[in-house]
Amino acid sequence: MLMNNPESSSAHALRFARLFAEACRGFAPASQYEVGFERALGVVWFGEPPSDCSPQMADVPFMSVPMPVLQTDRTGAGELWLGGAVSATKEFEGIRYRADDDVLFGTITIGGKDNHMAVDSQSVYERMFRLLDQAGYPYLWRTWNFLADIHGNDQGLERYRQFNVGRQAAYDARQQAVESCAPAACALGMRDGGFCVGFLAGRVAPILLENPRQVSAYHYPDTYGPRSPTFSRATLVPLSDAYLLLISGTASIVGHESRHLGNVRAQTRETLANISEIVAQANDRLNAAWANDRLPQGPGFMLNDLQLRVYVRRPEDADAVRRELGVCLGRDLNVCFVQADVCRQELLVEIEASGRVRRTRDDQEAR
Ligand code: 3EB
Repeated sequence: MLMNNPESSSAHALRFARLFAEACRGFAPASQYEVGFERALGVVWFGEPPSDCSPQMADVPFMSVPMPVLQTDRTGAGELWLGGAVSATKEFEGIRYRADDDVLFGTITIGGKDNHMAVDSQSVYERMFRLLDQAGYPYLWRTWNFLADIHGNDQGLERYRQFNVGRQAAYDARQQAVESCAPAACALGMRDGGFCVGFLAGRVAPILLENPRQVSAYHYPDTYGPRSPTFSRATLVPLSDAYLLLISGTASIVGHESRHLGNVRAQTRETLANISEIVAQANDRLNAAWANDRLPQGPGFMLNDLQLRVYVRRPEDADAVRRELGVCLGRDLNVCFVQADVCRQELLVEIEASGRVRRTRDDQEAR
């Protein structure tokens, strides 16, 4: 049967991999998947962009985030998103994007630290929604938001809070309840640059996950700003051959309050407790989906098998965070450390994660 053929269409659904600078210079393989950049939907890249990209690579929608990477050995500073039959790169109101039959990756950078953040974020989110509606990928799965000077004052309000004002205004205009459409997300500050956003959106609705240990971000009280952040704790996306788990930036927040002020190791452990709970929520949904597909239950998502990104406010904390991760998850982790400003001043660390499990089990495929 076709299922055993690696070239069957089901082998081509969305997947991700670390991207190394050296790989950007060649044509193939683009990654562990041994395919060329014609299958690339986009790249999220941290730190110094690679030089001497191959022409094929240079055309890929490339989100360049000017944040210092705290360790370049082995891990690579990029995240490559691969699809199936991927379109040529297109542009829409400043957004560069590619899509396949299921999913669209787009990225845009605008403005600078002197722009009004609420105006910029509303503008970017409105453009994004126009693109998604016109192109036919109405469901947002994941957004990455990076803004210069996140704690800076912007017309009497912190720039992160202005970002939330603009983002929510764009969602309001869409007239969908945030509880039923908020994507997985992250929002971090960088020293330089403007406002860069990357996103994945698809033709199918993701399953939205919340964390019972935390108040939903869209229900935070207004002590954190006049408009709440619009994101879910994670999205679980059913693809043809896999389930994708996209976990939002997660920090040491219980209820709606920041915990363990000044203690980066305790913040890391609390963050991992939050991520574990999100993974447990995802596995509950996965088991229900497997039952629905009449497939046997597999092990599901595992914390130490996720692709992790750790944002630390102070570079000197990276070693302590790495030690905590080693103790809690083991040493053989797929993790990249980046220096960034977490959106609440007292938070020293934030961790985001992505995972993928096969939808069709091996024993089924053999038939
Ligand atoms: C938090 O849990 C920490 O504004 O899109 C994490 C992920 C955070 C996404 C966002 C903010 C955002 O509230 C901060």
